[in-house]
Amino acid sequence: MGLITMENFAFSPANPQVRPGEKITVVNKDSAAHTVTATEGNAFDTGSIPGGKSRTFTAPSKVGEYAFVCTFHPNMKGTLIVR
Ligand SMILES: [Cu+2]
Repeated sequence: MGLITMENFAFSPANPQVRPGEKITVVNKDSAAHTVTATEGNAFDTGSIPGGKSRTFTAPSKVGEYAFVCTFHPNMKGTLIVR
């Protein structure tokens, strides 16, 4: 199980490494809502995660590097590394 934390308008880790198809829990520790949204190909999208809440999504089954952002705060960036 992978884990991404959102805190102070940043993803931690910014470059999480997971296995293909791994479940990833996203914990939002801010009060603002955030998303984890792949920038290309609709590879994954948590939708809006309210402040203080968490969501789980499934990593792509295909090995690769998938850039993601928060759609509300596009300066929040990361790359999901699937291998
Ligand atoms: Cu955000």
